[in-house]
Amino acid sequence: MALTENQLLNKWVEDMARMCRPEDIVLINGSEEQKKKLTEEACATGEIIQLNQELLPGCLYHRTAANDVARVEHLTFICTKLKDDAGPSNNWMSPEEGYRRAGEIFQGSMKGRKMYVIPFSMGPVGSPFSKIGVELTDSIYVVLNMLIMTRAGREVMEALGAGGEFTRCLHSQADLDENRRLILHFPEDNTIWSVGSGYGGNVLLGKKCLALRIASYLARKEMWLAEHMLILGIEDPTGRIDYIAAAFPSACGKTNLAMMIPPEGLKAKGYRIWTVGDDIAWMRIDTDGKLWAINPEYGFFGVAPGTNSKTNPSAVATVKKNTIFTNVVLNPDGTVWWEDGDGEPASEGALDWQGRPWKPGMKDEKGNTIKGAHPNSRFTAPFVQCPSHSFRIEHHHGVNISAIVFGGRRAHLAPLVYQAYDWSHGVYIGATMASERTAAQYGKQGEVRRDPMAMLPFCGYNMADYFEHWLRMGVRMRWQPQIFHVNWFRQDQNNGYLWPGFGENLRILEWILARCRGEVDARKTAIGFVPKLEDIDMTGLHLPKENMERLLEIDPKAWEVEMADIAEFFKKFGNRLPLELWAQHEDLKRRLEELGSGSALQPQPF
Ligand code: GTP
Ligand code: SPV
Ligand code: MN
Repeated sequence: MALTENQLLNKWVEDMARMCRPEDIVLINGSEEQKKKLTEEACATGEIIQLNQELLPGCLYHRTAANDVARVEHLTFICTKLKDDAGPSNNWMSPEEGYRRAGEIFQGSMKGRKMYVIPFSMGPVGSPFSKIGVELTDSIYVVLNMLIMTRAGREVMEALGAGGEFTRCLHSQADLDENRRLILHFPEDNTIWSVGSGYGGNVLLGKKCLALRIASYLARKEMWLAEHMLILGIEDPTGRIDYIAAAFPSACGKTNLAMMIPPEGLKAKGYRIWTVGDDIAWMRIDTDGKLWAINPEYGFFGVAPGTNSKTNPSAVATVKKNTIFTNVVLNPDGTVWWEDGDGEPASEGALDWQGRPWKPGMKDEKGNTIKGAHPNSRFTAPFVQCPSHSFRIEHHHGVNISAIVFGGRRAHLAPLVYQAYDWSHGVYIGATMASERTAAQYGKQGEVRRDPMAMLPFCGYNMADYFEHWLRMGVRMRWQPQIFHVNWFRQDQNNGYLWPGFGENLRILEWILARCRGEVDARKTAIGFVPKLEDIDMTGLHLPKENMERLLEIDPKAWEVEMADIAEFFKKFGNRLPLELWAQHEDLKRRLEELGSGSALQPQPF
C-alpha cells in the first residue's frame, strides 16, 4: 500500500530510502499511542531515559554525543547554483557537490534502523502564513522533539493533500562523526539535507533550517520576513495589547524576554505579558498596510542554564511536564538540575551531561570547575504549557507589531536602549548589530562578531540582498513599526552587569511603547533617540543613578573603532550592498564627529 496519497512525497521517500537503506519506514501520525510506543522503544535502547513520572510527568531525558552539543556553523552550507547568491557571510557549496558529498555519508546510513516520516506544519495548519515540511529521520529523539516543536501528523498530511508542495527535509545521525557532518540547504530545490549530528538546531529541521534559512529565501521572493525574533504582547489595564518583535542572537535573552513577569515595582500598573513566540517570527504586510507576525513553532527549545524561579518563573512552570531535557544533570531520583537553576543537585549519585558521576564543585586537572549541565543544554516544552502563552498563537494572521527591537551582548559600547530615527536608520542599526559569541554555537566564546539582525547564521541567501529586502519592506508598509536597539549586558569595570535584566527589562519596553505612541520625549543623540533618565520608571528598583548614566553613555572614541569595523564588514558585500546603508553609515560618522569634537562624553543634542 502507498505510504500516503501524495505521490510526490511517496516517490521522494522511496528515493531517499533507496539511498539510506532503513529496515522499515514509519509514518508519524501525531497520535498519543504512537508517541508512547516510540518513547518505549527509545527507552529500551537507552537513547532516552524516562524521568521521575511523579515529579515530572511525561518528561524525558537525553544526552547527545560529547562532540555534538551545539549548532555547527562551519559545517552549515547554502547550496545555490551561484556562489554569490549565498553571499560572503555564508558557507557555500554547489548543489551537485552538496548532494554528492552528503549522499556518500547518507549511503546506507540507516541500515538496521527505521526511517520516520514526519509531516509537519510551521504555523497554524491551513494559515496562509504557514509552510509544510516533511522530515525523514532515523532518530526517535528527533521525532519526539518535532512532535513538541511543530504541529505534526495526520492533520498536516490532510492539509498537504495529494498534490501539495512541501520542503523536503532529510536527516540521518549516521555515525555522529564530526568529520562526516554536514548541514546543507538547497533553497532553489526547497530541500534540506542534514547528516552526522543529533543536536537541536542541526536536526530539528523545521526550526533553523526551514523556518529561517529556507523561509528567509522564500520570504524575499514572496515579500515577507522570516526572522530570528521573539514576539510578546504587553497588555495594559485598559486591555490594550501592544506587540513587540525582538531579534537577539542565540542565547542572548529571547526566551527570557518573551516570558517575562512584571517586576514588583511595576505590578501596581497592572500589566499582563503575553508570550507569542521565543525564537522565530514570520511577518507579513497585511491589507491594512501594517506588519503582522506569527510564531511558526509550537514549542520552546530553550537554554536551561540560568533558568530559575527568579529569572524566569514562567519557563520553570512550563517545563514541569511533557518536557524533554537534553544535556543537563540527571539526579538519582530521576529529576534534573542545571547551573543557576532552582535548588541543589543531589550530593550523591548525580550524573553530568556526559553520563559521568558528578558532584557540585568538582574540578578538572587544571583546577577548573566542571559544569554538570552543558552551557547549551536545553529543554523542549509545548508552547501551550507556558502560563503566559497567547491564544493568538492559533490566529492565522498573527499579531500586529508596534516595535522591532534589535539587541545583543555588548560588555561595552551599546547603551541600554536607543531608538532609530526612521525605518532606513533602523535597518542600518539591525545590519550593524554585533554580539559576543555564546555556547549555542561552536567557536571562540565571548568574541564580538557582527551578527546582522541576529540572522548571521540563519540567512539563506546573500545578506546584501537581505538588507535590500528589509529596506523595500519598509517602503511597502503604510504603518512601519518603530525600530529600537537594546543591550541588557553592559558591564562595569569589574565585569558586573550594570543592568539587572530579566523582568526589569519591562521598564525599557514601557519606554519603547511610549515612544511608539508618541507619548514621551527623548534626547536626540548621534546614534539615535535616547531616554531622558526621568522617563524610565524606576519604582521599586534601587539602581544607583551613576549606573543609569553609564548605561546610557555614548563614548565617541569607542564608536570610532566600531565604525571602522562596520565599514570592514560592509566592504565584504562589495557593490551588492545597498547604497542606502553606506549613506546611513556616512551620516552616523558625521554625527559622531560632531559629538567627538565636544569634550563631554554625554550625548549632546544637535
Ligand atoms: P536561543 O534559544 O539560543 O536563540 O537563545 P535565547 O535568545 O532565547 O536566549 P535565552 O533567553 O535562553 O537566554 C540565554 C541566557 O541569557 C540564559 O542563561 C539567561 O539566563 C540569560 N539572560 C536572559 N535574559 C537576560 C537578561 O536580561 N540579563 C542577563 N544578565 N542575562 C539574561
Ligand atoms: C539557537 O541557537 O539560536 C537556538 C537553538 O535557538 S538551536 O535550535 O539549536 O539552533
Ligand atoms: Mn535561536
